[in-house]
Amino acid sequence: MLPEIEQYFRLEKLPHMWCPGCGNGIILHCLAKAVGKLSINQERTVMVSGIGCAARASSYLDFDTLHTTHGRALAFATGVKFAKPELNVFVLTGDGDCTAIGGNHFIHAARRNINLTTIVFNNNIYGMTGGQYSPMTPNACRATTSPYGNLERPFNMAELAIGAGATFVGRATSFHTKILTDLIIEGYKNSGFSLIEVVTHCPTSFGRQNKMGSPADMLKWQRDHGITVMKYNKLTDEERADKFIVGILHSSKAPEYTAEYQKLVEKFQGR
Ligand SMILES: Cc1ncc(C[n+]2csc(CCOP(=O)(O)OP(=O)(O)O)c2C)c(N)n1
Repeated sequence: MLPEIEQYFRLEKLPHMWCPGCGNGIILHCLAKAVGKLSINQERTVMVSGIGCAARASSYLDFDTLHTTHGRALAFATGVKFAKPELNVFVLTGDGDCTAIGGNHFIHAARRNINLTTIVFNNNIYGMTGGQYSPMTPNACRATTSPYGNLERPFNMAELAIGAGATFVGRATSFHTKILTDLIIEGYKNSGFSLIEVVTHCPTSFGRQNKMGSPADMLKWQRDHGITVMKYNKLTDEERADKFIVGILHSSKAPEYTAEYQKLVEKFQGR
C-alpha cells in the first residue's frame, strides 16, 4: 500500500476477505487517493455501506463507518446527512445492494438530491452469496440462478439516476483508475446526489461462470469496452453495441435537500 493512503485504512483489519484478483481493492485505493487529494477531514467523514462483498469496504476504512443492512445503505446515509449535514458522507454499495433490494432508496436519494457521494461496485452479480443474478447481470449471462443464461435484461443505473434527478453521474471501471479517482473527486465536490458507477470484476462468481478468463483478462475486457465519450461518438451503432462510456455522464445544478431543509427551519424560527 502507498504510504500516502495508509492513514485511511484500518491496517489491523487486513488481510481483507475478498478473493484473489477481486476488483474491490482497486476501488478502495482510488477512493483513498481521492480523499487524500481533496484533503478531506477524516474526523468529519462517514463511510456507509450495506451488505455484500462491496459493502465490506467500510470495515477496512479508518473513518466513522456504518456497515448496515442489505439494501439500506442509502437510507442510513440519508439519516446521517439529515442529522448532521456538516458531515461528508460516502456510500459504498454493490449492484445488488443498490439496484435490487435497495433500488427504491436509490431512486429517492437521487430524486431528493441529498448530498451523498455514492460509489456502486458493479460486478454484475451477487458476489457474496455465491453468484445469483442481479439487475445488472447482462442478458444471457450465467449465474447460479440462471444456469442456462439470464432471461432478464439489466437496466442502466446511470441513466436511472439521471432520470430520477441525480446532479452528478459518472462511470469508470477498475481498469480506468485515473478516471475513477477524478470522478470521486468531482462527485464529492458536487453539492447534491452523486452516483459513480464502477464496472468491476468478480472473477470468482461472474467471471468463472461466464468463462471470462483470469482477473487480468477481465481487466483487459474493461479496458477494451469502456471508452470515453469522444471515442464513443466516432463509432457506428454497430461498433457501439458492446461498448459503454466512462467519464462524466451528467452534471447539473439543483437545490440540495439538507440545505433547503435548513432554510425552512430558519424561516420558521424567524431567523
Ligand atoms: C434482507 C437480506 N436479504 C438477503 C441477504 C443476503 N445477501 C447478502 S449479500 C447479498 C447480495 C450482495 O450482492 P451485491 O450487493 O451485488 O454485492 P457483492 O457481494 O457482489 O459485492 C445478499 C442477497 C441479506 N443479507 N439480507
